[in-house]
Amino acid sequence: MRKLALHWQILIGILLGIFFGVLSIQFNEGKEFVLDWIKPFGTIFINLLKLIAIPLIIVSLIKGISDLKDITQLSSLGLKTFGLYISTTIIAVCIGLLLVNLIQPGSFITDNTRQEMLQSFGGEINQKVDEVNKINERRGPLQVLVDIVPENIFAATSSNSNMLQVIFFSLLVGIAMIMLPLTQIEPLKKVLDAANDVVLKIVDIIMLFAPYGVFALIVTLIAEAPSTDMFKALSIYAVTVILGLLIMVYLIYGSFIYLFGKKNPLEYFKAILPAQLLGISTSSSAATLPVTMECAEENLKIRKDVLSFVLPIGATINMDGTCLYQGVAAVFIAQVMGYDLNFSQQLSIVATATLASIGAAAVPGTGILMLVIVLESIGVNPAGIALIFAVDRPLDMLRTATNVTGDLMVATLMNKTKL
Ligand code: DAS
Repeated sequence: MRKLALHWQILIGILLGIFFGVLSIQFNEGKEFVLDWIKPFGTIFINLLKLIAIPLIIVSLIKGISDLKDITQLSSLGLKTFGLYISTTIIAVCIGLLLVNLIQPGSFITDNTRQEMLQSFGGEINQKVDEVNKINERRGPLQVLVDIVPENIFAATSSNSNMLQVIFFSLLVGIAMIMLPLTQIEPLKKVLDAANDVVLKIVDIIMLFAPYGVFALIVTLIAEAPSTDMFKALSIYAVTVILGLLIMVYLIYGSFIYLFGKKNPLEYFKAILPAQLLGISTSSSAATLPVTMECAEENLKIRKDVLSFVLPIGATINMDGTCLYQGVAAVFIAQVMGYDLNFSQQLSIVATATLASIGAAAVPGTGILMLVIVLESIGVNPAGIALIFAVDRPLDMLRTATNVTGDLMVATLMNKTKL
């Protein structure tokens, strides 16, 4: 299997996963078999990727920053990176709002389908909304900033959803190293280089398991999907999101790569395919980060000091796919629930979806969880997330692949700029 390039291995894992997933739902005991004997391998694969994500971020971010010449180089790279991240996120949510207002997917829902959806997801709604209301309770206007600063680095590294806190700590260490004389930190830099090599070797070992892990994830996803005719009512909504993601990836990012990255977009999309496919299989930018960085270094030839800074931060705060999806989902839910959103409400979706996507952790399902903040900002009952819950996972896969593509696009452009 190792002879094949990584993306072919992952693609074969996905295709075989689809085939066996569909096969498994043809038999009554098929789902049971998948959950008992196949799902665990998918969980192991995801755990392995998450296991290495935080050590990778710490080592590569500290190394990346300490390899920079000085603070001015860091601030120039930081300002340009954040500027690009925020602008592509705002472009994404505007595309989402444009499409959802043009296509009006909410008008395809009939009254009895609406009642059926709200009833069948009753329990799911309350549990989800309670979860987010707990988050909202302590959310003052600057809570997003407070959440970035950890009070204990070991507690911060205990969960992938504290990624921003780990990044904050790594930035602090890297900046301290730049400010100290080289002779003083030479030994630490040597340790960092060795640690970086070890972590990357662990990523290689984990990726030997990729085709099998991806296979198990896809089979499980299909076996667990609730088969109901509600999907028909939601298919227009899903098509609207997917159309927006395709425009974002191939039109917007393709143009940025061609115009500013001075690179042939086709070469770019070929180079990043393994990361996109893994984003699709894992629905997690954090779990995909090891391969995202490998694609950047080996296929896109991006400098180590650039990719080590841009990609870990991008995996956490740059979620263009999520933001676009939140724009579409918020208006779709409003349409279905009979709210008529005015321009200023749609404008507030741009602001809150941008913040919600920055605050969303790079793990599966955060997009729909943070969507509740967007719905509350426009006065729409957050219980409406139940309407789209059934198709959220497949859309999460595609918005994660979009998020990863956006991160690599910015890293490609940053690699071009003089720092
Ligand atoms: N799954 C998230 C990610 O890792 C995106 C989302 O939930 O919207 O990028």
